[in-house]
Amino acid sequence: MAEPASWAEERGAIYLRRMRTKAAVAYEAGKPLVIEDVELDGPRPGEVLVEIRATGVCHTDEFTRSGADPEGLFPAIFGHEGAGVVVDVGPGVTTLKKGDHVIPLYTPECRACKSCLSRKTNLCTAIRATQGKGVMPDGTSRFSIGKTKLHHYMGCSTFAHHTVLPEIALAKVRDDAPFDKICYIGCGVTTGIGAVIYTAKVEPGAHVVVFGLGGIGLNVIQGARIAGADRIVGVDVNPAREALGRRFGMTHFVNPKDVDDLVPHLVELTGGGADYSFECVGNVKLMRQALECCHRGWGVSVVIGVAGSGQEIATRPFQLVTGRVWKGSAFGGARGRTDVPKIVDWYMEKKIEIDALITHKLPLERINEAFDLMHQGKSIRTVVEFA
Ligand code: NAD
Ligand code: 022
Ligand code: ZN
Repeated sequence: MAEPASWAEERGAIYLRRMRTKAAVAYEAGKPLVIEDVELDGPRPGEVLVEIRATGVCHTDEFTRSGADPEGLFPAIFGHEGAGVVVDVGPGVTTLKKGDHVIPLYTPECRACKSCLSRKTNLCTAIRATQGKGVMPDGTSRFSIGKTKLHHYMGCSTFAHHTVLPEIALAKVRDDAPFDKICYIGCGVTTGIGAVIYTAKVEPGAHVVVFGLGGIGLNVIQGARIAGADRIVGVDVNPAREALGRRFGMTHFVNPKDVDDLVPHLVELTGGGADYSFECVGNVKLMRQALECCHRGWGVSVVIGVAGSGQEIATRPFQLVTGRVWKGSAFGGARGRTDVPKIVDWYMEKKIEIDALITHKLPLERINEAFDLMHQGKSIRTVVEFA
């Protein structure tokens, strides 16, 4: 089919708008990222060019970098927890303009696909297939070095000073919010708080158990506090996590290493079982314990942690027959373009806290140190700021 003249003109314009930008490139699984000047093509129809001002470094970036992710594509530019400013918009973009402050969304919100229209899930399917293949919705990549094309990552690629995203994968946020804090809303904050509010719908007075007090679990704790939970029990093998947990609303701390039988202990602490439990580690044994510490008849256990590829969960069906419910949550069940701007408002109104969770800051040149800090259990979140 012949392309309309205007589209051909656009393609000419796109070529002229090619730019260079600095990015951390993953050439090979298991190798450190390499800081490079890369070429970036301008936005095509429905796309937006964003200058990334700050990005968090999250587990999934490391999962893919390390080679443990069987779907990982190389070479690629990772990063999915960013915040920045719109620099340019492609043809047909109506909801964003130059200068708007935005948070990239690895879970987009098209508001038109079957999933978005169902109101039953936040897992928009509009661009899912191409996103998983590391390309834009038209099947091509905007990033390259010389003749080598680089893959996009989770539709975001925030480990680049500039990146291109579909309009439906950007949440417009207020422009007085600090990039080095709100980038964390692009994944961790929304995942943790959202799992409590949107997925579990925790009600006042509830008894909650949280497994894993890291970048996600601590946000589950503050979500539970906002929801009015009465008891919030935190479980972690790292004793250093107790203090932060308490600061965020945890009322009881359990180190599994200090108790003989964890599940009965948690049932006792919650006065008969948790109304809600959250697995925020990615360990299938903990997922079972999280389900089984729930209250008979109604307890709901939410799986947030991403387990290693090929792993399976187990329990006796009796656990479900007697009324416990097992569910999962992706991006906290949040609808990105609708809910992310609200969460930024909550931060600016001091309803939620972020600053204490950003334990480290690095320039892009030192991004590999963020993975070391993660492995050592020293960081909650490392944020990379672009100069
Ligand atoms: P993290 O490393 O910051 O925190 C994990 C915590 O679990 C640590 O404090 C660690 O000490 C603790 N832990 C480890 N083993 C334990 C055990 N056996 N018992 C108790 N505690 C234990 O990681 P994070 O950033 O909080 O991420 C947690 C998980 O959530 C990861 O699997 C990540 O991929 C996943 N995640 C899922 C989504 C989603 O949308 N579903 C989004 C973001 C992250
Ligand atoms: C973010 N995650 C972990 C740490 N930081 C994370 C990983 C995967 C998902 C969500 C958060 C996730 C849950 C369900 C899906 N994904 C599938 C969604 C669908 O098929 O509709 C997921 C997502 C994006 C990608 C892969 C898996 C990707 O872009 N490659 C949301
Ligand atoms: Zn993440």
